[in-house]
Amino acid sequence: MQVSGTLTELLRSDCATVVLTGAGISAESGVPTFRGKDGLWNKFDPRELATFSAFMRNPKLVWEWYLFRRELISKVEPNPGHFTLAEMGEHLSQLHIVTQNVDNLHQRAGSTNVIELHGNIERNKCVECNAPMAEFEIDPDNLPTCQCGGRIRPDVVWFGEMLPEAAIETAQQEAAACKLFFSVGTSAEVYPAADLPMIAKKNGAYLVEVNPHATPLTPYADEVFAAPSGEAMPLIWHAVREQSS
Ligand code: BV8
Ligand code: ZN
Repeated sequence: MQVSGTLTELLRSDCATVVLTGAGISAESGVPTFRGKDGLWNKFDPRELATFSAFMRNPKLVWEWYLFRRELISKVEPNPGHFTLAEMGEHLSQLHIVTQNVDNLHQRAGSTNVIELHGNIERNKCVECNAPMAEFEIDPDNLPTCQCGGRIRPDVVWFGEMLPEAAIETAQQEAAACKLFFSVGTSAEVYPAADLPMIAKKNGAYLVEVNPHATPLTPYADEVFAAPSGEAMPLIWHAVREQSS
């Protein structure tokens, strides 16, 4: 795997850089992705688990699914893909991590001000008034309710739900303003997150994709690393650090 001179030059110039991540960056930590051969959506139907109506129809089932994923995520560690992005954040002054993931692994790897487009599985909130309900233990058979009477739900964005306004607006602004955009470990199928790489490209950014498989974005990328992010990200950053030393 070669890193182009253009990419190393851009990173060494400390230009405005956005990294959009998806479930693929957490795959090497042992967190299942959604699509692809062993994806979550092969075992579970998102319409039954990741929509507001599914939750109101069967909150116990949806909570059991999220508790299963919380338990799984609590047992894994960030991988070199996450750690490399955290290290890049310490050296680059304009690096913005925008994630579709809800697994908190970027933060656990040391990245700060991560933009969470789809929420965070470790947080709860009230379905009615959105109050954070952090202090509650979740028993699917006896779900706590908010003071306002609302049900407690995971603080994640389900299909058909708007993304947190500040998060998507900031992400769109940073994508439009950046000189370098990485799309790492995402199938680039879920909107409006999947619009971000094209917003960057249309505004003149150099577009890099890191994904072992081709996606709808691949034909538009200026540079493609068809490899796991846990290998490609350290290699890219090493090429930059090596040259500048
Ligand atoms: C919304 C919940 C307003 C959290 C998820 C056009 C415009 C706007 C909306 C839409 C539109 N068209 C359709 C829509 C509706 C919908 C949508 O986009 N549907 C898609 C499927 C067509 N969007 C929405 O509903 C969004 N809301 O827009 O509201 C609205 C509403 C209705 C109509 C119009 C407007 C809300 C989207 C968020 C949904 N929430 N999950 C949770 O429980 O996790 S979706 C789910 O997919 C996750 O959030 C995930 O982050 C997201 C994207 O998946 P990826 O992260 O890309 O993961 P995936 O498995 O797909 O791919 C993994 C990739 O990694 C693969 O390519 C693989 O090759 C690669 N990989 C594997 N191993 C590695 C690797 N890469 C690197 N290294 C490795 N080792
Ligand atoms: Zn409430």
